[in-house]
Amino acid sequence: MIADLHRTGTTVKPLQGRSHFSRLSTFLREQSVRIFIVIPTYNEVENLHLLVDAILELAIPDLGILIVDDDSPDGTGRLADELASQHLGVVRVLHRQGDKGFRKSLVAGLSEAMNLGAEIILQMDADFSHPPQYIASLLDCVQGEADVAIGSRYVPGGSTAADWHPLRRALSRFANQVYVRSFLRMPICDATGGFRAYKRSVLTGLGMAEIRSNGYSFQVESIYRCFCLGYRIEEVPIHFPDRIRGTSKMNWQIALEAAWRVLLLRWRYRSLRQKSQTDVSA
Ligand SMILES: Nc1nc2c(ncn2[C@@H]2O[C@H](COP(=O)(O)OP(=O)(O)OP(=O)(O)O)[C@@H](O)[C@H]2O)c(=O)[nH]1
Ligand SMILES: [Mg+2]
Repeated sequence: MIADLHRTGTTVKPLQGRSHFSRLSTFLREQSVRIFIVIPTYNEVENLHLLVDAILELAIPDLGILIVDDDSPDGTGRLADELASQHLGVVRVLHRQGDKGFRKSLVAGLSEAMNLGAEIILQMDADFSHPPQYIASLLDCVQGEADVAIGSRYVPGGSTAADWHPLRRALSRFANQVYVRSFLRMPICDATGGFRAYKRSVLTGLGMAEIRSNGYSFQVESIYRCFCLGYRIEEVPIHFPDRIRGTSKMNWQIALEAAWRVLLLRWRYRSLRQKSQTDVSA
């Protein structure tokens, strides 16, 4: 069931000094960008430059950053263009007009990263709730045995912001530990989080564009598809702090949508799941 996986070993090493032949080096870098980080943004002008700097400081070779902006009124798109011209061939921007939304932006970004030839694609938020210091661990996982790596708040060693409202804490834990695990019978501790790395082969076969759920339920449905298709999923413990700058775009409507959509998932994917179980036992 699992597609033939392309495995290459990448080690984290320091960036080399700047070349005088910047055009040539940009060209060469574009040829070698193998890992893309996809970041959907909406009104993240206070976070974006800090995040891009923090990612580039990790000095991960063959890495590109793709910012997917939905015409943010606060000028995030213009800032993204500036960052792209400062880091030619490394930072790119996908500007979307009209049809706004997290899911559509993420799907467009993942698909663009694939078109650009990425072998590994990592998705993350722009608000530092997905701290860049875990990127290397997630990439390590998918450069090894895992097909998908999840930055997880609910595996041993993971945690959430200490000042989360008790109701939010309870709901998030309930959604992940009870609802998703028991109802979908999927042994994933953090299915609602969106800090993930995928091998290219997973995204090729996953049909992300067919997923209609939004927000948290998009995260649940996409990982449930991976699970039903038999992909190997690993969880890496992360600490998940609350955003410090900017405002959240999530709301109760999206949380409630996630709750009822999870009920539909088991029904919708029943034949796929039965098939994968048959394949495993065969
Ligand atoms: N392109 C695009 N990005 C979006 C949209 N809505 C949210 N985002 C981005 O998606 C990421 C997650 O959004 P947040 O508002 O932080 O939502 P969240 O992390 O689920 O919720 P909080 O925990 O409350 O922050 C951030 O990088 C946002 O800028 C959208 O409509 N279009
Ligand atoms: Mg957030």
